[in-house]
Amino acid sequence: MKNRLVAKILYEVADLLELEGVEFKPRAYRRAAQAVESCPIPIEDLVEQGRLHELPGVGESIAQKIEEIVRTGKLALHEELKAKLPVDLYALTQVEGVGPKTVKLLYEALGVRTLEDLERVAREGKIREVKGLGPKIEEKILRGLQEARGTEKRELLGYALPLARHLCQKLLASGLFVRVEPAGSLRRGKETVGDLDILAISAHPEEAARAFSRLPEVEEVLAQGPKKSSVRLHGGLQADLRIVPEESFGAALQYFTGSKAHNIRLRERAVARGWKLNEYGLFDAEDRRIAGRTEEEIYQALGLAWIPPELREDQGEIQAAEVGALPKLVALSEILADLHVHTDWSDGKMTLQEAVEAARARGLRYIAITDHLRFAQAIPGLSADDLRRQIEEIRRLNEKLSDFRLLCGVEANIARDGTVDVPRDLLPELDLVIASVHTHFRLSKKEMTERLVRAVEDEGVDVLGHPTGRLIGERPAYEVDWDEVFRRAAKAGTALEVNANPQRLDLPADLIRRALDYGVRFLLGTDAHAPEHLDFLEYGVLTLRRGWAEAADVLNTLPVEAFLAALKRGR
Ligand code: DGT
Ligand code: CA
Ligand code: CA
Ligand code: ZN
Repeated sequence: MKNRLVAKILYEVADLLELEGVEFKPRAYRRAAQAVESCPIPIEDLVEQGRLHELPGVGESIAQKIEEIVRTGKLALHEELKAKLPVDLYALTQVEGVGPKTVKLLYEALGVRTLEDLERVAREGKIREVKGLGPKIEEKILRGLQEARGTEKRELLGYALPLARHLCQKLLASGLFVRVEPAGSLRRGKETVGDLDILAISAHPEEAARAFSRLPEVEEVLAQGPKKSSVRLHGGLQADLRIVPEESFGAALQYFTGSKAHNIRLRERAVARGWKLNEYGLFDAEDRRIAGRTEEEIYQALGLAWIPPELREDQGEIQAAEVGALPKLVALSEILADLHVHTDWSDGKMTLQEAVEAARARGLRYIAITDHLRFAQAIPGLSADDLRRQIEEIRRLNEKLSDFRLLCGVEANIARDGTVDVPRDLLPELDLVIASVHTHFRLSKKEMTERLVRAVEDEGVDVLGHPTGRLIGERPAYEVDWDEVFRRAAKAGTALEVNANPQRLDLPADLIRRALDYGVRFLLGTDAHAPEHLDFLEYGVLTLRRGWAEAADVLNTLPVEAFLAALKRGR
């Protein structure tokens, strides 16, 4: 699929034209780039079928350009423009605080062409000297670079968690281990992980370490020993195995689960009592062991309730544990439904029946079918007529199903101005309307805030879908005044989605916690396009837990009738 390549070149052309002072055209290119970027079907298919003009904003001239890119991998106009400003514009403008104008200034004044150049001049303090830039911008660029680097080499939770479980199972199956547990950021349910930290107990540590190194998933052994081994797996992720004695397993699990910030707080607490806390245990002033076999006994000895790993970020969890005010975090077992599911009626790859089977196999009691509404000819989605027929089909299926319920929902589109395209005459037939942004990602903060506020205040909208629009490691969240959106959503009774797709996890955990303060409720959905995607529910639950959410904050924990009554339309 070449959509990303095409969009990238069109965006660059827009930026380069703008820098040349060309009017109107940049907007046209940007519009086309957006359409290509948000088109879920391969652009090369549209070219082949001669259907490019069905994309919004794509006229004859831009269609030709897209064909050229699809055919040759590049665009003559783009090359021409780039010859005048020979820089990696796309990479540079991905850095927060760097727009095309800044790139031009940086190139002309300091010869910056690449990210590496940018990093060098920022570190050397040269940006602050340039007229039109200055120290504030230099600082912002340094921060932006740091963030960009932070997400670079990390793997998605949705990739790392199944992989880690698989490795742990294999190790256990070798018969050489008594216990094997993932720790680190993975155990904390973080959306991305830098590496895998695995803890184990073994009666034969040498042999056990050898078995680890010999796993077929291992590409390269970095270190191997009875206490610690490190390997690089196929795919590049590093995995550390630490084999520890049984009596200090709890201490090691606590230590290597982190986070570092949480551990520092905990150690301070030990020190304040004249004790010592490390990965071997909790010890008193005479070096006598106070605790270490389990995490619980360590937290207890420090006067704390056991803290769930998802909360261990030094965000107030220790104070809460001290006074017995930890939240009772929502659990996967409490989730009764997946409330964002696509089928082959739009761009999904499963039938309604297959969606039901996938949900039942995972112990769910109901699901909401929320296929896309069509907003452009070329993009698969339901017309109002299709939706009417789908609703009838779902009703027929429901008659045949006992002990399971399909809800009729839809994923509508939020236009640039915040209006939502759901067919109003069908609202009474629908159980659930999710409204999401699928186009025009780059608006000003003010415009985007007004747009989302208008959508959440729409009488027909029950849920704001994947609210921040981020794609982890690929596209940042929109600039939005979240407090304003949360306040209005809570007031309007509109729920916010926690989209469990591992590349989205949207809302992110920090915003979930912020939204809770406003009394916002959450709706969990996998955005499944195939049966196996229903497994994503777990990542959504981990994200909710990292956001301190309890069962009562999550609509999916309600039995179906209570769920319907709790939605905005049910009030
Ligand atoms: P990651 O791998 O970047 O996603 O994040 P973590 O949290 O898994 O970090 P990692 O793998 O470097 O280390 C695992 C845990 O070990 C970390 O969460 C806390 C603990 N740890 C590592 N280094 C230190 C340290 O210098 N001080 C303390 N207190 N704990 C540490
Ligand atoms: Ca780690
Ligand atoms: Ca590590
Ligand atoms: Zn969706």
